[in-house]
Amino acid sequence: MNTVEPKAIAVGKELKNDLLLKALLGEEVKRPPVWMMRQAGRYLPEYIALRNKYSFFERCQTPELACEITLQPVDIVGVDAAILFSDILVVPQAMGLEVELIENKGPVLPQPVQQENDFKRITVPDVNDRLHYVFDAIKLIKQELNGRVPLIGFAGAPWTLLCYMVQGKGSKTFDEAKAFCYRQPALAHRLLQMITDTTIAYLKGQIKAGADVVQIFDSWGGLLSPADFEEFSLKYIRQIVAAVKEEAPTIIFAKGAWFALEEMAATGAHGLGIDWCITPERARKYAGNHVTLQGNFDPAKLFLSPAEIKKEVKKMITAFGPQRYIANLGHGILPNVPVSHAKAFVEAVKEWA
Ligand code: 1CP
Repeated sequence: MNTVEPKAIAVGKELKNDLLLKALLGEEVKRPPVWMMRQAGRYLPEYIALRNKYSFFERCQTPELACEITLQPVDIVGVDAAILFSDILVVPQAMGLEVELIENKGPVLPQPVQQENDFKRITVPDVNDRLHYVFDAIKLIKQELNGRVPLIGFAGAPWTLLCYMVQGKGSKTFDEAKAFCYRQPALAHRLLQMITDTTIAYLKGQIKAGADVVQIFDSWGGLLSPADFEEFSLKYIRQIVAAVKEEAPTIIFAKGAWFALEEMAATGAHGLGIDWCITPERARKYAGNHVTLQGNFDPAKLFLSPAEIKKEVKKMITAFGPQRYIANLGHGILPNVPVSHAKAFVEAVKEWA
């Protein structure tokens, strides 16, 4: 079992629902906690209403809006944890890069980092200056949650942020970002270390503001070979986990990187997220018994009928076992999922007890 951190315990005492913290600390629970990656988002009509009125970064940068959006899935779907409404790309933005979010296209960084000269445009910022709006949002959310459920803070993993900072946009392969790492490894490591230093300060700031748990999203970890994942991703995730794990329970979600579950468990992270491309039995075997697993429902299965969703969820919990497990999707909820189906997913977990 992980050593029980003082802050997590203290925070747990203020919470009416501490299932997530208990599961992460390896304490016994009557049923697994449940939340959904990207639970604050486009499948909720209440989110769309705000999306039609305010730009993406207005929603992120206005604490009242970020707070309202964060609370929507708690109120509407009944999840056991809130996750801060923000985006992983606020970090590259704080480091000095312009980030646009283009409707139906995704993020665009018009001036990416591709050569040494480009480093003149980026810094390791003072997070209290550049990202204070996130800390303000967290304080407000904690106040509005009033202990109903814990709040998850998050950041992108350095490798996933490098992908966007070098490629300049979303991609299925991130080939330019990979070519940058392979051709100019010294520059890649310089950039990864700058992102890591920023992220450590950023996550510590989130915890100080009130985040009860933090998750590191390495959405593109699975694009790397095991050796390259170690060199360009895990090396930096390890630094982040070491810096924050004493302050709050920490979850690593590296999509597609099931091959590194053993190494990720060895970082001392409390939780490991997994997608649907590995069986629960094999994930447990690779990760060992001293870490909590989170996942791994195929998000497309939320298009099944509510009755079928419930059957599939029960199968999933049976396979993982209810202890040291957090029910979740294997990646973000898809925008066209009916709200009633998201509710069926959550209810099925709650019916376990
Ligand atoms: O309303 C809109 O059209 C904007 C869509 C949107 C939303 C709702 C974006 C743009 N970001 C977000 C919020 C967001 N992003 C959250 C909020 C909390 C939650 O409910 O979970 C989180 C945790 C993220 C994290 C994020 N952003 C990741 C990691 C997780 C993942 O899904 O892999 C990544 C890769 C991003 C980049 C990003 N931001 C937005 C989009 C559409 C993308 C993905 C683009 C791509 O596929 O490259």
